[in-house]
Amino acid sequence: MARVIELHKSVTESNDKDADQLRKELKEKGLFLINLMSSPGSGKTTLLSRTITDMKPEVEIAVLEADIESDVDAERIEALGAKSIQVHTDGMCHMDAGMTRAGLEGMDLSEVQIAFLENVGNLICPAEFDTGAHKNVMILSVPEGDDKPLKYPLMFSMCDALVITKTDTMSYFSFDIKKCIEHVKKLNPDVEIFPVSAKTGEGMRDWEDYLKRNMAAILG
Ligand SMILES: Nc1nc2c(ncn2[C@@H]2O[C@H](COP(=O)(O)OP(=O)(O)OP(=O)(O)O)[C@@H](O)[C@H]2O)c(=O)[nH]1
Ligand SMILES: [Mg+2]
Repeated sequence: MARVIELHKSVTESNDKDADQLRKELKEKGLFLINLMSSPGSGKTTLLSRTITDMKPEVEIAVLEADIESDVDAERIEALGAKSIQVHTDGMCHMDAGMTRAGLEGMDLSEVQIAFLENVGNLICPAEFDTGAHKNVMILSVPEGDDKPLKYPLMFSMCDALVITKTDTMSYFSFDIKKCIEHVKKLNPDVEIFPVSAKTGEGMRDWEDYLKRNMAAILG
């Protein structure tokens, strides 16, 4: 059974201030935190599972799973031998910095270099709250369609990287990746984009290099 923590909305003066403080503390502790955001079912846990397996000998990864209910995702991560904790958000559609801190405090992270926050699945509220992560990564899966940047511009504008998952299904969904990237780059010219299939392994290497490169840059 995965450990589950029930969280409530943080009552603080400023989420942005809390987030900056958390970011700084995590860096001092040698922990690189990534906030992963997407629609439900885009392939976050599958991507994380493959990333953990591929990087395991080199980098220790932990996952903070945020959901409104259940502990299935934390159990999937623990089954791989990685540290994970499930937090419930009391019905809220996002995580804030105080909630992220409380979730991280529930795990022993002394041996861990990268922690992922798998945020609550939706493309709206998580984009509005700084969690204290060093990088914000968005996932868009091929079955959702190449027009999503037009409908959810804030999420696509604020992310540091975009992972386009389930690329093995591209031909079934008439997904025009060139058009999708054009829409995204108009909103966010500096975003790094990684087309990936966690099923076939295609593109995983570039995504994992991105993680290693940023881990080295942030942790020094
Ligand atoms: N074909 C294909 N299917 C995938 C891929 N990645 C994930 N899936 C499937 O997509 C479904 C959802 O995957 P999850 O990893 O649970 O997605 P999630 O974003 O963690 O879902 P929530 O946490 O519920 O929001 C599962 O049936 C996966 O097997 C992929 O690269 N290719
Ligand atoms: Mg999941």
